Amino acid sequence: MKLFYVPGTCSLSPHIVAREAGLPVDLELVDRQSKQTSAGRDYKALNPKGYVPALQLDDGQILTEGTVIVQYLADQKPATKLAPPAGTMERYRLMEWLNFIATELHKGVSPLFNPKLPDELRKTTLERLNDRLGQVERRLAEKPYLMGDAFSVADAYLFVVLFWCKKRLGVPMGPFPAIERQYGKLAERPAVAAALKEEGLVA
Ligand SMILES: N[C@@H](CCC(=O)N[C@@H](CS)C(=O)NCC(=O)O)C(=O)O
Repeated sequence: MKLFYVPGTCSLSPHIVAREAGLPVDLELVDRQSKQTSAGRDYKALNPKGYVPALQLDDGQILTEGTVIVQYLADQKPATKLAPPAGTMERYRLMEWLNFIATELHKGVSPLFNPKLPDELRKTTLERLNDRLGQVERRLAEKPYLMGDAFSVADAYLFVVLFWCKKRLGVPMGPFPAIERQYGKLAERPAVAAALKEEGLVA
């Protein structure tokens, strides 16, 4: 399998999951502007959506959308329990978290990357984000991971959004002590640390 990625973007989530699952996934870098890959390919010809992540399966098919890719990867190695079995109520709980992270957190913080965002919009974006982070804070104050007692693909995706909040956007995390603790705990996982290093995000 091959993962198309841009360092430090949401493609870091399936990168972490592939490592957590011990799956041999090759990485191919995509240039955000030119949409050329490091292998000299036209990324938009492979994935007309143009954004990352995309996973090329061994039969050549391209799978897109991060929340789906991480579930696909987890399902290749069910013994790692990165996702509960399909069809169970627990799997729907996982999808509930993944969708929350994608639509409320990931797309919630996205406007803050725009340096031209008007102050009033920045303020309302941060207010909404703080509300959503509050949901995560309450969960992590009660449970060691989003799904309960064990790490899942949702925690990998959450880590990426927290990485942006802390390292890229300077979102004040003071009101979220449980999230702060969780960030430190997740950053120490060997798969997370190795993915950050491979993408050149830490020394
Ligand atoms: N719906 C997509 C969104 C992916 C996405 O937002 N990718 C960003 C990086 S985090 C990207 O590649 N943006 C570049 C672009 O839109 O051209 C998913 O959840 O996988």
